[in-house]
Amino acid sequence: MEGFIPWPDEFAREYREKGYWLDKTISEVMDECFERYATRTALIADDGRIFTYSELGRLSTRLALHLNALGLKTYDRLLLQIPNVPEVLITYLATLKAGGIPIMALSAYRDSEMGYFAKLAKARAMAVTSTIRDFNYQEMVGRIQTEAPDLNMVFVTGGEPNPGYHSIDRLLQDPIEKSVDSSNLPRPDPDLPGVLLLSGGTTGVPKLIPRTQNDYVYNFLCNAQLCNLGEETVLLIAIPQEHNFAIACPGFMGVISRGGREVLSSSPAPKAAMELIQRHGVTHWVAVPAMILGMLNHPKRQEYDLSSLEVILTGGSKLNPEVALRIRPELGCEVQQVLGMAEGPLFWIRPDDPDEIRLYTQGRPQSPADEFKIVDPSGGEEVAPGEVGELWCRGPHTIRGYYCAPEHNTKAFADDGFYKSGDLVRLHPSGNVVVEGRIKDTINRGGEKISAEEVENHILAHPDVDNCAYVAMPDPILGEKACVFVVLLKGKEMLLESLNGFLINEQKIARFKLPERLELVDSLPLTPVGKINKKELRSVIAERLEKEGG
Ligand code: OOB
Repeated sequence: MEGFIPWPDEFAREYREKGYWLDKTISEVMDECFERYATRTALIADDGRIFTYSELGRLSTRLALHLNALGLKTYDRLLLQIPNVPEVLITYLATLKAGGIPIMALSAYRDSEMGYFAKLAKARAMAVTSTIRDFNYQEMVGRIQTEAPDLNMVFVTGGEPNPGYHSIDRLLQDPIEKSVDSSNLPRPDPDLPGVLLLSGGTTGVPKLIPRTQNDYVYNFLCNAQLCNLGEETVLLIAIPQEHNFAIACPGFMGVISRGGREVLSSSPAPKAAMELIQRHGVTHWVAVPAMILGMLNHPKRQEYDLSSLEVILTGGSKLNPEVALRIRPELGCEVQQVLGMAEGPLFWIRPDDPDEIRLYTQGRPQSPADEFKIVDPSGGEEVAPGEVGELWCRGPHTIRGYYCAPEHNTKAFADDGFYKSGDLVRLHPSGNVVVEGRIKDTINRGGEKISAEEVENHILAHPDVDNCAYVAMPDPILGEKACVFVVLLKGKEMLLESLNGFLINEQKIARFKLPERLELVDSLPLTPVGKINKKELRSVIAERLEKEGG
């Protein structure tokens, strides 16, 4: 497949021989589970709908047959941008069953991001919800279609489709399987990309991450076992379902592979989580650290019965040990950290690790075939044990290159295939890693990654801006938020609201990328080699916040 970098033959052979790669497709594995656990509950949505395993199997096959009948072909890309309702999972499964490749997009993305992905991936199809709050997704699709000529099939859930678009809700009610034989559904090659994930990116444009059927199946089978999921597991997902953490780490596919059930929440709020934990006897909650803190500090927490909760699976940003220490006494459950990346690497705490490892490190690789090293970012040599360096990873579920990004790939991957994560870590005496920071120019806003360069390019498009630098500022809940330092052209003025109005209305970027503070300056500090000195700007804003707070 053009734009996809496979593993070298000798690695592929080894991963197969050792039984990591099963040569099954994701939908084959899912279908085996839908049959095995047929009558059990698979999915409970917060709108009250409940689906058994066999219903998920039947509905996803039905929608797959419709997708094929309407023209979706094997390896066609479908942009999936549906919020946390059951249709996101049914459409995901259906796309895979139809031989297509879902592109897992957050509902928060707007024209800028979605248009870019549609063009880069030459997407043939898109599945959206009709509206969320005041945002009309169908109108956005219409605008994108004028620039992305391949995008000619649009599927809509949760509202009437515009003329020419198809209603997912109606297709799900139309029993096409009575007239079309589902055994003829295509079978894509397990060695080719099955799912495209999105990366927050470090450069001016975000990246597409090709996860093969083989690598992704191994990814969730391996970590679902490592997390001890089973038929009694009730897994609460309240982060966006399109996120790798929510779909495959272990997420929806992991819990399905073990016969458990998922509770899907459309709200990330702690109150919603507590209600669902109490109502459905949730045993495992997938949460970024900001959500855990929200629950710990919630004034009405004592009113809920959270006694079913056994484990909080957390990752996406660093869990501070002070917060980790409060979890057992205050919430009565354990915490299991994961240092994960959409590119594939996964470092996990094991359920039986002692506290000094569980609370103070971010884990060790999930697979015996995973390799990692900690490297001096300037020279590429491994650092001494215990020293801080950049984390590099390679293995059966870590990609060998971004999709259609040859130039960036030469920077992000070493010659021998190691992925350069951009994270700074140190090796703990236990063999686990501890995250110490990062060298990539991103902001981690409560687990959502934002490329500084991408947003800077949008800000520089403002007619009054001469120069700018988008940097992280500390936030007690989210960990980080974005602050932008702006140099205006002579005689111009700017408020944060007007800048953000421009970013939303003209540049059409996702809201979570908007800077939350604007600092107007006469000039930006430079490093000795003439680059903008972001380290200095980060400490300027951190100090200023501290003074204001105290
Ligand atoms: C997950 O994936 P991404 O691709 O959104 O973000 C990856 C980055 C990592 O490179 C690291 O900078 C940060 O997020 N990160 C953590 C972390 N887990 C991720 N930083 C500190 N501590 C952690 N535990 O975020 C992701 C993917 C799969 C599972 C979980 C998270």
